[in-house]
Amino acid sequence: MGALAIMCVRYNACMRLFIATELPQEMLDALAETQAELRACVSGRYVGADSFHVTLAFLGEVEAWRVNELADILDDACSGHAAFESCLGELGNFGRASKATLWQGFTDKKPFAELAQSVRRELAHAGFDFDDKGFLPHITLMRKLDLSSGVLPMPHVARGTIDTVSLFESDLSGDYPAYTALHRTFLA
Ligand code: 2AM
Repeated sequence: MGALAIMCVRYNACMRLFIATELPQEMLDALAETQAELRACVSGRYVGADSFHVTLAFLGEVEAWRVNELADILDDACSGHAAFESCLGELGNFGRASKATLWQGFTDKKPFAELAQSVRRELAHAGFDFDDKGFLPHITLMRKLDLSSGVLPMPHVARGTIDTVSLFESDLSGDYPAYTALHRTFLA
């Protein structure tokens, strides 16, 4: 197959996409410290410290040629939003107690909810499908945690500025999900 044909296959291929805020270094450090303490207390599958994010909208499989359109949508959705100060909050969990997803939240959910609402509104307006289950801002720290396997530590907390919303590709072909930012929008 020639180079052009290979490019066309890629162009028509689907990519697993989601939109998320990235996090400031102070928060990444605190999350890594919380994870280190969790490792001493409970077992489960840990999210890599280079993968922490707050998902605003999960799109799933999207044709690759629509990535540029999504980048424009992201810029439009974020244009009315300023960067904001935030603070990490408590631990929480989703799912069954024997295979829980453990996450850390924020003390103030409102600015994240407003961002998610704008992103989701623009996506819906442009005809994109996304997972529209209720929004709760969180950073997933662990999956498949058996909550009965130990006592959870108090999480480390940190303040920082949320100023970046990104379109990510999620690659599930390896041992761990790999997330790559395809486009970044900076909140002014
Ligand atoms: P999470 O934020 O609770 O970890 C990439 O898969 C990201 O999209 C993850 O952060 C994941 O969950 C989030 N996400 C939201 N809805 C999803 C869905 N229906 N399927 C997979 N991931 C989803």
